[in-house]
Amino acid sequence: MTKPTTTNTGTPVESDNESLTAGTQGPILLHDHYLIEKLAQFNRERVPERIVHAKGAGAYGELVVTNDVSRYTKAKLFQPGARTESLVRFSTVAGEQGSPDTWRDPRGFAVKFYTEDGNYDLVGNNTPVFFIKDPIKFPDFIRSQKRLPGNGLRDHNMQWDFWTLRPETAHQVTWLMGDRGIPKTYRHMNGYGSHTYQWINAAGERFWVKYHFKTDQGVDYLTQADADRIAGENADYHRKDLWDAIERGEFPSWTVHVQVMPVAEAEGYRFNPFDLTKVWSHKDYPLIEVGKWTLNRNPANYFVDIEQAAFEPSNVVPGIGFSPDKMLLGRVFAYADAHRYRIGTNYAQLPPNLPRAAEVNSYSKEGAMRYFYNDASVPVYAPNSFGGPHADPALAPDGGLWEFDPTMVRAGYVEHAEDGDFTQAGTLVREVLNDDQRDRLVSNIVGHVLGGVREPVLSRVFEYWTNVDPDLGKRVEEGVRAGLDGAPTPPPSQG
Ligand code: HDE
Repeated sequence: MTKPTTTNTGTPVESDNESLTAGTQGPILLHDHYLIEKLAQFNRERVPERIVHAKGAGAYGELVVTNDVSRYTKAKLFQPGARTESLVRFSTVAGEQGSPDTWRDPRGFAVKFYTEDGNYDLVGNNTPVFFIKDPIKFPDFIRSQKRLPGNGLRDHNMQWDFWTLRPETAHQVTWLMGDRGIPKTYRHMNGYGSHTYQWINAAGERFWVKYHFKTDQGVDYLTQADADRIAGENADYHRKDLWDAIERGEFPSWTVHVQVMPVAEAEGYRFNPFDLTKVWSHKDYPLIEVGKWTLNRNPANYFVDIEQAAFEPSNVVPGIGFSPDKMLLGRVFAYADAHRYRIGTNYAQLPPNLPRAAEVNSYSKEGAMRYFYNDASVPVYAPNSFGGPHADPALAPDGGLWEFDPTMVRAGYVEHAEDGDFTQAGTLVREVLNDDQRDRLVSNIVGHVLGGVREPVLSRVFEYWTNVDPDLGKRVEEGVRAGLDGAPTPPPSQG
């Protein structure tokens, strides 16, 4: 039998269809409480979209550890045979809610593990590097990728202006303009923790690590032409693909690996290991298998499970810590702050964020939308003499300690022997990509630049790619010049 419609407080309502009016042509009456509740609730259905990574899709799954990496970390979720429930949210970066899934962009790869020691979040991307290396540049970078303030349009000139003025972007832009810039589906891309993290073993020894989630579906991509077509046909192409695959019982999986660097090797390594625009060579630090991560359950409610999901690099557990990567340290602050604004002070009590396997004995209390609270006999302050929880440093993650020079400075990263803004981008172009991939890279760059890039930015674009690789620079310039012949007058600057 159909259930009766009720108000939010459970009283049956008179009608789903007609408002209360004074006569059939008279005004609507303010005491039609149900109508007012319905309209008011509707006006409040949205929370602010994420300032970046607004469009996404997610699912639940689990990590099963298949190898023994206990000599590197004591983290319970990485001990042999451990199974840990997990949530993921994949996303594009610059597009808003409802923007096409197939726009060229890095993809977010945000993973939450519900561990016995509390939630562990690994909030990464589908590329192992990033555009910038200091958090102070993040708002500038993102603004250049979003919309012009005047006409509200995205603007390739602004994007290339920023990229060419900050050459440390070259490595990530090379990935972005290549096949990885438009994955075939979320199932067909790798995930990376990207930053260098710290692992700490039971003996207290420390290691630097990088995470790699290798897709078991195989890496695959969309051409620019296919992506453009799909953007018009189905803006939710990737969200739908993930949902449908899981509904069909085709559970996508990834093999989780780490690269491990002994702490003592960091200083002398040929690349600064804490610079997020660089990778560690796999020859120097081969991948070590950790386990299998599988997605096997769709969200029950998209808004509750995925829109309200709050990932935060500050969520680490014992056995895992941070590193001197300034971007990571900036993010350790930024995410919890974003959640407090977007979904409220008590966001950790929302279903996707609530720890599953760990007890919460925090001293935080009250605030908007508080659902859970301690028994009234538990004191609300610490220290106390009445049996309230007390901090135990032996159980806590130490955040990962490291040595540093305590002089306060504003400085770039210390350059190691083979560092340089264009070095790894050039290696990627010459040694990793094959001829077809290089051809598509040139064609994607040319197409993107022809989308409105003007002088003086244009000359810097040619210089930028020539610095990455002289042959690539030449091909880009030739392609763009050919495309510009006969092209209509570009739009005026800065809308
Ligand atoms: Fe983010 N980023 N980010 N980011 N990021 C956010 O968090 C930020 C960075 C990433 O599915 C925001 O809840 C700063 C790198 C993903 O919910 C915000 C810096 C990497 C997601 C934020 C970075 C990421 C976000 C937006 C420079 C890959 C989506 C709302 C220091 C390694 C998570 C929110 C989800 C989301 C800040 C750089 C990945 C504003 C300040 C590098 C996957 O807090």
